[in-house]
Amino acid sequence: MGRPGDDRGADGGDPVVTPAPGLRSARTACPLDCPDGCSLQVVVDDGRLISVDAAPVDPTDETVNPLTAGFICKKVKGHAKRVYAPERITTPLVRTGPKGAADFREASWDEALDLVAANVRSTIDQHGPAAVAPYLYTSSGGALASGALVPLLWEALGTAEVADTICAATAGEAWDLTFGDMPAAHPLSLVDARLVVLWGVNPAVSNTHLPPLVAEAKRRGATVVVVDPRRTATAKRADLHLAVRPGTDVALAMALAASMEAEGLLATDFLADHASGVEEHLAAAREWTPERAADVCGIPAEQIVELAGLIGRSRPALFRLGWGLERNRNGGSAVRAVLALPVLAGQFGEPGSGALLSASHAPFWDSAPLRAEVLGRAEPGPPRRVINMNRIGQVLAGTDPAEAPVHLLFVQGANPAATAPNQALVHRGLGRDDLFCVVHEQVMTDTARFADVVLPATTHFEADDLAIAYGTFVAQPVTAVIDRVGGSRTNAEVVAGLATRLGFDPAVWDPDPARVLGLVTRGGVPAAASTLDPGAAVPFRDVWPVHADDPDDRRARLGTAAAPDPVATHRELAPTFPLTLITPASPRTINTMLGEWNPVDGSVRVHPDDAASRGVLDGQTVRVWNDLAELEVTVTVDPDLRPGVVAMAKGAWCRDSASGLTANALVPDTLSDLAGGACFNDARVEIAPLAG
Ligand SMILES: Nc1nc2c(c(=O)[nH]1)N[C@H]1C(S)=C(S)[C@@H](COP(=O)(O)OP(=O)(O)OC[C@H]3O[C@@H](n4cnc5c(=O)[nH]c(N)nc54)[C@H](O)[C@@H]3O)O[C@H]1N2
Ligand SMILES: Nc1nc2c(c(=O)[nH]1)N[C@H]1C(S)=C(S)[C@@H](COP(=O)(O)OP(=O)(O)OC[C@H]3O[C@@H](n4cnc5c(=O)[nH]c(N)nc54)[C@H](O)[C@@H]3O)O[C@H]1N2
Ligand SMILES: [Mo]
Repeated sequence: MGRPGDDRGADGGDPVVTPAPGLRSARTACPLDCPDGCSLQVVVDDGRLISVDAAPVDPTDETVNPLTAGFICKKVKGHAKRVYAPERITTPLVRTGPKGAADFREASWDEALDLVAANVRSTIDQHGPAAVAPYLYTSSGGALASGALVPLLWEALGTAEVADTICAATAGEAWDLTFGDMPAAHPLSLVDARLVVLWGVNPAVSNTHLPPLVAEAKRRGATVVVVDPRRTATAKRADLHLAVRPGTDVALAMALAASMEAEGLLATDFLADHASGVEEHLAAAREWTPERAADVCGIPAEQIVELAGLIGRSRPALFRLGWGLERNRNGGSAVRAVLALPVLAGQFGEPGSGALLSASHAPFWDSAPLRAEVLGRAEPGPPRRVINMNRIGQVLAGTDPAEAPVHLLFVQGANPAATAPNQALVHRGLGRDDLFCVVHEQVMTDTARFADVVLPATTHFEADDLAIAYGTFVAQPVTAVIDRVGGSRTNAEVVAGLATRLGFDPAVWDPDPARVLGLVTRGGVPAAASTLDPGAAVPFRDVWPVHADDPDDRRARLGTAAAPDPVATHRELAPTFPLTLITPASPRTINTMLGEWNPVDGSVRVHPDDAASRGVLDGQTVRVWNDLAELEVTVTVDPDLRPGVVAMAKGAWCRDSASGLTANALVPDTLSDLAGGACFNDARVEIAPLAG
């Protein structure tokens, strides 16, 4: 056994440091867009954040997330640098220069909010409410920053709705189709598994507290399997690594199903009682021999037969899926086909079994009372124009004839100039002189630079909120532990300020966190961290699928007429350019956040064979291009990639790139096969040395 911490992810920080004498320490939680939802202890001096660390381990303290286990990642350890970064926006700003030049003058809150409200009103008067697009995300904020009061203003005005399709929409819909509302397996039960399958997930980077659990399961005798085009740190420690071609997971999962059937490894009793659409699913799966799938996936057929045997014979088995496999045109079918595997093998009903994808679960949350108080109706209002977030470039640039123009864009808690696909088009749209653009932000991001009005946002150290984790079953108070930086305001405060100016009753829009939380939780904010007892929430033992269309149907649905493809379907993804570009998460940032002081590695990683055949050397500057854009970046030759696949880190800032564009300029705005999800791992490119 190694030192504690040896199994932590690549970004696992050092153990907790005791605060220096004389300084105040305070407890809060991390609401960043990461599965772990860590319990934090911060050190504060005179209202200023000094340092951020894990809450100490205390098994008797129910307010501590047990997953945190006394350590946090390096990037959040440095979070104070963002709070006081030179890029921090401290006062409202109004544009004085050309669009995108980031020339602003300071303004008062009253002036800025009056200006925004006047533009909202005039846009609605001239073009109708559907010409106003609120791009709201704040996935790295608490539940009050990303939901509750925040979307209601736009609903009250009847504006367009920008649908959250950029992340997890595809996988989430695949889960819902298969399991309805059933909660995922508890991550802490992973140690009980005899087989751990990590599929399209890179926990060493994106879910730092999972690798120690995987290592513990392995110590107790589990076999660990990784399915990922890259040989990640986790893949290197695994017993079996299937380095599939991106976008071919359906073929692999179907071949695994067929192989399990051929070897008599299906759990026929479990299937008869607890699943539907099984025969349709198996009929499609039988098309996939190990050899055919091996050819499509680019892996040895023996690996498929071996994994089928493991899934059928090792009990219990736990499947942890990430989001790497959803981000292509086959993504919905991929997630459905993988979720079918533990069903076919009957891997449910005991700790250490089942499937873990998103674990967000807030049984205490109900928006209806707040909606009733604010809008006068508990139910959602009439249908509004829906804009797919992944198509924001087309919509803003006016290149899709099916989309009516947008004249006002209100961005809150997102950085689409850096994170959305088809980036050059996004920039073209943001650069329109006839677009009024408001950005509510913590720091001067690539998107804020394009704004007409920038509004300063609080960080989660400056306002009370509630963090609901999505990689474990925990909800925790987020506490205002420091003084506000400059004149920053919360999302709800900005919404309330606009609502008042637009003629709504200030009393019902009061953004006080205690009031709003009291309404959405019916006064029942959980005192303890856990929202679901791991010992009493085992899928298919204690909790069951609940399908919205038929709550009495407690079965897992493999084939279902409710899906666009009744059974999971693989489609060949035509290679327009020879290399597939994927953009996995980086240990330095959460999406683009924290990149102002810790920028991601902007190079393109290339397998040695692909580098050699193109005459490209490590460290050299190359052109990377496709039909959308061309970038000049350096090359990192990386034997951990599979040939034919190149990788660039997600989370890069345009300001750090010579061309002003990042990998997202090469990412098409095609949509996945389910829920209109993003296709970040479905880009095709070519690379070549710079001429001359
Ligand atoms: N440090 C850090 N942590 C993060 C984030 C971050 O930016 N930085 N982002 C957070 C967010 S918003 C999210 S959604 C999660 C994402 O969490 P993950 O899903 O773990 O993250 P990714 O790196 O996008 O993808 C995981 C793996 O999928 C692989 N992959 C790519 N394409 C395919 C494919 O077609 N099939 C298969 N089987 N694998 C494929 C990639 O090589 C990668 O190793 O992480 C969260 N945590
Ligand atoms: N190429 C590529 N691109 C990707 C991905 C990929 O895999 N590949 N992954 C995608 C994924 S998984 C995701 S989730 C998206 C994320 O896409 P975005 O949400 O656009 O990106 P973030 O960097 O998370 O930007 C969030 C911004 O919100 C601000 N913010 C944080 N808290 C608050 C708050 O309380 N109020 C306000 N007003 N602002 C706040 C932060 O300062 C930050 O600038 O990116 C996607 N982009
Ligand atoms: Mo995400």
